[in-house]
Amino acid sequence: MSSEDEKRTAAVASVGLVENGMTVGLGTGSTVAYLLPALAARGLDIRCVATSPRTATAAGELGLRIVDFSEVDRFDIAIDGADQIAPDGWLIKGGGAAHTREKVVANAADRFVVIADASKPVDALHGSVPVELLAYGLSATLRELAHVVLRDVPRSPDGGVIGDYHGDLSDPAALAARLSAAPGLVDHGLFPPSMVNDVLIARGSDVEHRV
Ligand code: DER
Repeated sequence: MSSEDEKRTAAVASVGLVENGMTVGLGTGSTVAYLLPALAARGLDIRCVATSPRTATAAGELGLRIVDFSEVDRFDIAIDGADQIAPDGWLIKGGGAAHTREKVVANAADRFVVIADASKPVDALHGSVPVELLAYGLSATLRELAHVVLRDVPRSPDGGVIGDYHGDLSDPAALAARLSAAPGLVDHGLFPPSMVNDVLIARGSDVEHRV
């Protein structure tokens, strides 16, 4: 089974957690791209908030009811992918440059569900952590932060500048605190275990459900 098949398997498994009448947060990325048609096919009476224009467009085209986040202050459930899942539950997200909005939605959800293929669980977080930086004072922020490489992609939907932090990832809690405290940094792609309620990981056709 391919990783795309596993993404679809995890996404389909998560749809069973959504019930009529719920307010649902929709993440962003290629795994969520499989969630949307599976969710739409259930024909539930739900209202959804998207974490990116591309999720909003795709969901709307499938007939899912998309409402503006200004109409919602809590979610019954939010479902999203991840780039990396550490054994202690720390996530790296933001490969798709949507981590700032995704974190606001995940934090406002009674139940935050992560869906993933078998490539996402890692022995230790590695590589880089996406960051969104305020355009105002960008050079000063970059000088202060160090280890950040800006991406060549357009800014985030909220006008922030997207980059990747390439420093030490051995202590995600300490790094998350340091990045969060950095003036000019809007948010970063480290999601704490306390924010995550369920992780559905597809390995072949089997789904591991971590709570
Ligand atoms: O950019 C994001 O935050 C995505 O949700 C990312 O974490 C997972 O993207 P994928 O489902 O395409 O691997």
